[in-house]
Amino acid sequence: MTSSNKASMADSARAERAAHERILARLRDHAIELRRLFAGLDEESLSRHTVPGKWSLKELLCHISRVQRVFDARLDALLSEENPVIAKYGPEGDILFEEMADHTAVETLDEFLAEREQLLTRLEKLSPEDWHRPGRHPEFADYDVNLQMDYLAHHEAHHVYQMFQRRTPFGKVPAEG
Ligand code: NI
Repeated sequence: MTSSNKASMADSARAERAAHERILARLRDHAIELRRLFAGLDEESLSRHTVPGKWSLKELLCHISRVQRVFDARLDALLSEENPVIAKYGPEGDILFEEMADHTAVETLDEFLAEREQLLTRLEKLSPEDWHRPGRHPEFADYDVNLQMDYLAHHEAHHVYQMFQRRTPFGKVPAEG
């Protein structure tokens, strides 16, 4: 191996680590943002449909909380099985998602935040090889732990934006939660 090859491998390993760190930072940040967006609102407000026909803040929370659980189970499969088949997920007809609505938004938020901490602790311990353990997902080529967690962060960012939009009719968003 030439020294320039070695240097570029070191560079790409560094870039990989930095990419994993950024995913973790985004997932941490969403937890902080959720606390902030939910602060100061009662259960009635959190369940209100401020945009007619669209999910309330509570329903958006139930959705991302449910997705976090689905992705955590996928992580189990990716880390313990060789190239497992990953089933597609959608909220339509998901009974577990429906059941989450029976809990208060405050309970669901506490659960989400506790599970987020567990997920972050889990991801922090992964080796660079673990981040690239593959799986077979019907919609993605090159599906692996990294792609899945990158997807989780982007999917959540989309819904955090919707929460922000649905929070604004209640007045000033607090500086922190
Ligand atoms: Ni979604």
